[in-house]
Amino acid sequence: MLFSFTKIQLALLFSLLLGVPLSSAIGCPYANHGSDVLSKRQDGTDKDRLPGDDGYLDKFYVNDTDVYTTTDFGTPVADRVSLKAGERGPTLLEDFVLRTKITRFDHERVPERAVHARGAAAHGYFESYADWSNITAASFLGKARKQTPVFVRFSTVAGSRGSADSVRDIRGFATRFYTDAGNLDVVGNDAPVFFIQDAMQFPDLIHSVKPRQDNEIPQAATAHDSAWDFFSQNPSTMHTLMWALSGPGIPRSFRHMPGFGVHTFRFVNDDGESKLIKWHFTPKLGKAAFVWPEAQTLAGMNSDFHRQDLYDSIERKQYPEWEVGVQIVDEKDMLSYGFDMLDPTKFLPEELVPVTPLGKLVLNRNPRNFFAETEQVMMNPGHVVRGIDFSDDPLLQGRLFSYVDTQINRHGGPNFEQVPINQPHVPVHNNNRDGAGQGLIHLNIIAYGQNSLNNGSPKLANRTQGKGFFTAPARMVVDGAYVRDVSPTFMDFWSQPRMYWNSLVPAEQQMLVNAARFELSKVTSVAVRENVIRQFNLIDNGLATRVAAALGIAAPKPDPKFYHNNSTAYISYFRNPLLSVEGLNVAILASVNSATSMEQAKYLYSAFEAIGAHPIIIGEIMKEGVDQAYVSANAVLFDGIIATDGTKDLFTLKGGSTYFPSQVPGNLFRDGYAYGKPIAAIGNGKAGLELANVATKGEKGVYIVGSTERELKQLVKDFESGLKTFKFLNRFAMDKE
Ligand code: HDD
Repeated sequence: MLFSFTKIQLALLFSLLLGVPLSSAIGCPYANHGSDVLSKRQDGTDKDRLPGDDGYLDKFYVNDTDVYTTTDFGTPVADRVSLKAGERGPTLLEDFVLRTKITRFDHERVPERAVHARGAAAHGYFESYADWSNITAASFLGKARKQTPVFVRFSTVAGSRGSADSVRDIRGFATRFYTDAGNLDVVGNDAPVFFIQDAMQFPDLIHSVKPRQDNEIPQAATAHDSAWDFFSQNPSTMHTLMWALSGPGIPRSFRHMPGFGVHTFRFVNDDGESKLIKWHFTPKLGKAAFVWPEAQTLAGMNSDFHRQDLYDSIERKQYPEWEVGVQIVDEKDMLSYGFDMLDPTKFLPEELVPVTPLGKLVLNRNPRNFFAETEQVMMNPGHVVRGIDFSDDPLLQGRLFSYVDTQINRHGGPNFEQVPINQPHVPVHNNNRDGAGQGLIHLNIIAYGQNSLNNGSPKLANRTQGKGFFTAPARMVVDGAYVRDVSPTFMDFWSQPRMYWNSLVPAEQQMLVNAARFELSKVTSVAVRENVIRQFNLIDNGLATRVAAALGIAAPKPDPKFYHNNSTAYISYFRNPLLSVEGLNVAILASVNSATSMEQAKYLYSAFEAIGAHPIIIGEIMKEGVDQAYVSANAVLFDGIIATDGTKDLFTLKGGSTYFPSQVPGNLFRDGYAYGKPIAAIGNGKAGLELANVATKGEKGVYIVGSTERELKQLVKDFESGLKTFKFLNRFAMDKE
């Protein structure tokens, strides 16, 4: 019986020899069928796998190439025409093919997230710079160069699932680490602070910022009475509001956006020693933001702008990257920095405690199916692993309840962790059972503990056995009576907003003032507007006075209780140039009627591609050598605009063109200039600048050159530095003192 194999053994052998996944070898109904469409990543070889792709999802992919349609229960069928009594007769109830197809369609939608409904996500990996076991027992941080798969979802907060990406809002930045000791989620935002201090206020905050209850207006916007009423009645919101009214409220892209864990968490090492930590995710490209008129237009020109930017840069292999770090604070210093580390409306300036870089986060794979992955990922700040622990921040404590609860609502039952994107990449063993959609077949019928019939299994893991999660031994409760009250250490709502204000460059302060003017001009209640001015005046009299001026409210007298001159260098979005031009969109305006123009466009395309930017050639019509037609072009879509030699006629179109509104080429310059972008004209392309009548030669960020190769080379160099400057702040009007 030397060569006698069971079916499974044969399949295993076959799978090992041919590199076919075991599931297809034994004919698993949900494994991928057909093959080449799904690339080498899933054919059992690891050849084309990117870092962080441990192949975990392979077994769930379904490939429908070269197979017959089946029902959900596997019967091959034809599902185009329903079964009828006679060719022109009524459809029959008997038609299970029709009924199941329609039923499945009717049930396709699940509730969108109560907040953060609008988002986009990507896969990637985290790589640890070193062995950090001296500070944390988290295994994914336990070795230099250790890689851990991640899935990151970015989002806005208030808008519905179909709302625009570029609305003014805080952005969500939620990272799942599929560690070899279970899933860790850091469910943070692009601001290190939050509006409220206690989870009890969360439904109130969200009810106030969501659209009106009667008419569901406005979508994805805080520019309405209830939001500002809430803000002005709850001054804990002031700090985060300042962030939302400036750069972090309208980031250029997810790639240019930092992430923060917001709350204080803990690192705990194997010996049980703990430190307080704050998570930071710092973008490798630098930080960049839109200006408000630009963001508003973008919502119409491309409401998927951020989603597309993320997707496209990954497809172009320009992988977004962040440095992940923590600020580390001794347990005893909980109150040493002038605020309470348990208060989520405060941040710890990096001048006081610098960020220790732990590793890098790289996003290198787009999801294969939006619903299955991005929509079904269920992040939870309560997903922690050994070596990470919570703090007593009351907002965090409430979140630890809310996320599981909302997942049960969205999934329709408690088995949401079994959805492929939510499964940890390690085995799950416990006595949790049943529920809607149970996908596992538990063989252990001794589903309780303490048991003797299964030798006490599954066994209990803790600090000393089974490498289990444990609570930091140093965590202490402060003795006291039960209270429903806010701690006096949480009561200064204005000093940190003032530090934020002090830390912005003047043009950025002006943007904040303008944003407040915009929002408050849409608030109809005069009393609410006045309340806001009172709050702003506690932060800064100049801020309050400037906003008040636009609302017809008298300048308030300074109320200097919380005034100070402290600032931090790490907050501004506009103080420092970008570190790279990677993936920035450069519009090259060309004319298909001019050979010179098309040739130059080609040259510039290669030159900008070579420096990592994303050139886009615009032409009158779509044809070879043209990436986009003028009909869909708008300055908001590009980070810089260059008109080639030979485009003069575009700017002097008398009577217009039927291919595009005749004002488009000129408006690209006019608006590009107004939004502070670098703009350039080569040769007779300068007719565009003349038409727009905005820029003058020699002005910063405006490049006017001839067509020689030397000039073009220099232009690319200068334009690269212009792109890094990103916004030429001198172009924005400032309030007169
Ligand atoms: Fe939350 C989603 C971030 C406070 C309740 N939250 C959600 C997401 C992010 C955050 C990024 C989207 C996750 C994803 O992409 O799937 N939330 C925060 C931050 C907070 C915060 C940084 C404060 C520091 N959240 C917060 C509180 C509560 C919630 C206080 C409730 C008491 N958040 C939710 C939620 C959501 C959510 C309703 C909606 C969908 C979901 O959880 O999965 O449970």
